[in-house]
Amino acid sequence: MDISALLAELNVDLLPEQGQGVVSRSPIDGATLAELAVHSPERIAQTLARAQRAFHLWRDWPAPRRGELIRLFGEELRNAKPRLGRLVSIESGKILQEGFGEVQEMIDICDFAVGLSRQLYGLTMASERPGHRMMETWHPLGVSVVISAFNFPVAVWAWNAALALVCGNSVVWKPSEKTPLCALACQALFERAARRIEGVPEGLTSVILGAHEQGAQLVDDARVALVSATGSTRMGRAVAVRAAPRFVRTLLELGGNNAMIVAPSADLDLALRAITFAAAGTAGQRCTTLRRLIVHESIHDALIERLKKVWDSLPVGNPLDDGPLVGPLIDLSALQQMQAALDAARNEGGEVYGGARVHAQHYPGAAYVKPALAVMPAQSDIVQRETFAPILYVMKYRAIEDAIALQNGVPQGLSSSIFTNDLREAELFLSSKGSDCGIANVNIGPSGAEIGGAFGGEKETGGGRESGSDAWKAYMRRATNTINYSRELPLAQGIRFDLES
Ligand code: UN1
Repeated sequence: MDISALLAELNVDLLPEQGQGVVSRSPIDGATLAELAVHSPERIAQTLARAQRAFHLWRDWPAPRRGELIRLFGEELRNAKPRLGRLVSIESGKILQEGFGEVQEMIDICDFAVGLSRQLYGLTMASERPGHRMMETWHPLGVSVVISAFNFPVAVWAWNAALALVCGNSVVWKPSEKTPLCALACQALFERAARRIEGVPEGLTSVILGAHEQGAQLVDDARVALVSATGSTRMGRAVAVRAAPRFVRTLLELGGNNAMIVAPSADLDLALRAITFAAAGTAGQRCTTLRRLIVHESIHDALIERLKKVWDSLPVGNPLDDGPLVGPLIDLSALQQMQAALDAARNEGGEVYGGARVHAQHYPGAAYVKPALAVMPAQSDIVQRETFAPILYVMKYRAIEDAIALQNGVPQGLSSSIFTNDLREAELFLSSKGSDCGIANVNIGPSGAEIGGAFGGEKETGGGRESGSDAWKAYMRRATNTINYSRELPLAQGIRFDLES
């Protein structure tokens, strides 16, 4: 794992960033990869000033020209995929396949954004007044701050940045303090793309290294027009409260507590594969990870037996090796939180299976765990919380309405799914009486969404939508225009307001 060679291949020069405060450690063995300086308040202010100047130039570029830059960035990502995917694995601990998948997700959103750059449409409306026309125009918003989490250290920024940039904004990124190298690598790739076009404003994208305090300075700065934050509900609440007094726009994509209902008619072979990827994949550290399994009582015991076998056989190990499907947790404190959640599950009457730490001798500084199953008597306190670890709580249901009530009976509302071959159940689940989440799937798991749909959720998930569909609208401001091409001045609502002449 020669990190210096990998960073050099990705054109990352760490020298100017060296210092104290941000320590990048590989979850693979806990070793320090780099020590970087937290950015000072002055540097943050300078970065924002540059970003604002860049915005003032960039907003005048025709959107399809802006798209051209994203097309080139997508090309850079295609070329760098093996190296950037590997860096993602090294710094976040996900298996290589998922590291590559994350870079692919960046490439996909770039392709989407290139097309979008020719489709930033507004509507026209029929005016009630003769000789008038109404329409709406979408304009660039301003400096967009992106705060992202360790678990998707590159893709979530790319969803935001690719859209924000084609929409005419500049982007300032505060990555998780746990994954600064991934951010610096993306910035270097972006700069390579930017050098291929004449006149791209300097400072169009930039990276701020730091933690809570640096994030707070970004949220508070009057030059910032949008704060897009992905991470825990706790972080999102802090951002939302801080942002509220100055009414800066926020886009929040926060915690999930995603469920799957398994109905009696389900194809259990398919369900088993979907459950395993969604619950144990990424070591349970996706915001879309499957955390709650709600199983019909007629198949509950049999499904648990099958799950136990799969859970036993899941290869846990070094994510860079061929073979392991489950890599390490991000750090030892995540391991403690997982163990505390399992203790709580036991105290609340749960029967816990798996969940032990493994490879501790070989990797004392890393947190490898066997995924856990916790068969619960009820949706008790711990089941209602998001623990960022591979713990799957299993509960039983009799009537589909009760299963849906359980699915909805948590504070979070990100993703959900049902396995059923009964059309009525599937449609009920997708209906207004069904899942209350931003994502509701049938016969696939809750995680691993494509970029084409809007991504995000309700309730404590924060209500924001990123990525596909019309999520771009969050990165622009809408102006409603009424144009009078007549020689009269009729007022709306038929109001008469005549001046004596
Ligand atoms: C996240 O965990 O923050 O749907 C994002 C998924 C991925 C994105 C997850 N496409 O699981």
